[in-house]
Amino acid sequence: MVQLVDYVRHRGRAGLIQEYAEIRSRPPDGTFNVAKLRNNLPKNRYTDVLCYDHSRVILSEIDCDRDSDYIHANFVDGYKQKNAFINTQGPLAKTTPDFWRMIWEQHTLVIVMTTRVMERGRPKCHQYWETEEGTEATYGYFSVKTMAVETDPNYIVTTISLTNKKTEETREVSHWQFTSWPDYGVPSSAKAMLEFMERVRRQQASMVNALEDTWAGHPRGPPIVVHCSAGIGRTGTFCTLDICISRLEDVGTADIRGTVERIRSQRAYSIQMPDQYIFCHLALIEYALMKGYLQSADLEGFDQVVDDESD
Ligand code: PTR
Ligand code: PTR
Repeated sequence: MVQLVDYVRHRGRAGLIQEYAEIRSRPPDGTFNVAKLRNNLPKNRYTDVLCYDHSRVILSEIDCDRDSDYIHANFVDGYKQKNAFINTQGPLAKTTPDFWRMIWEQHTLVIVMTTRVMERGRPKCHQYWETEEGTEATYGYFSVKTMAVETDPNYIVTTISLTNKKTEETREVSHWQFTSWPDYGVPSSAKAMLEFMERVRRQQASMVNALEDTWAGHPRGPPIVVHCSAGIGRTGTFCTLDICISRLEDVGTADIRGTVERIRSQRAYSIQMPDQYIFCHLALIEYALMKGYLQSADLEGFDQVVDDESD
């Protein structure tokens, strides 16, 4: 980890911005044909953010119209874990039934949301779940009932009971909304984000442990669904940090650039702002400090390196 600190010291803020520009300058390596089909275009929240074919989540087509296997969502690998995540856009009103169908079909236990439904007076995501305890709504053939709500200054945890009305089966889904992350920006506190991530991991682990069978051979369970508004900027930042933390805990090293490149190969355009790329470095260093991989002496004079807004 000291190497990461030295690397950031050496490159400085301007160097990281340059590195991010290099990553971003590489054109997407894949096709977007299904996302561009006429029936599917209205299912994309942003016309300029398309969804790769090769890693997209395919919905079952049972009882549905043509092209209905499409949702703006991609499988993304975690650290040594295939399809650890599904990165997706904030559901639109018309794609909310598809969103819950995806949650059901992929056996998702935990949803991470890193946007608010409205930001700066603009809709960023449909209100696809109920915020009041004891209330419920129906989307397609799913009933979505809010069982419990826990509110923290930086996030809200909602326990949802999801019922498939065709089979009358019910499952619990845990919804984690980080509320203090502006779009095109970074959280004001890495600590709050790191604590949030740690709780999300613990939640996934405890829900996986409670399952009777190892889920489809994946000991760490079904994919965690992560979304913001477009599902690329904040979502990509969240996954980058999660993967880098797992790697740090396993082998004690960091590979932020490689991680971002791998995520981008599965979810096009992931990480949208230079500040989000810089944040990944700073938050990982902060995590390393909290967990004793780094000592405060390793970081002497470090703040100036990254606070310098002059470049
Ligand atoms: N066309 C949109 C724009 O206004 O830039 C696309 C977009 C929106 C891209 C939000 C990224 C966004 O951020 P995030 O992925 O964090 O929601
Ligand atoms: N409105 C977004 C933007 O301009 O940033 C939409 C967008 C997102 C456009 C990504 C292009 C993108 O590609 P890249 O991240 O590879 O530059």
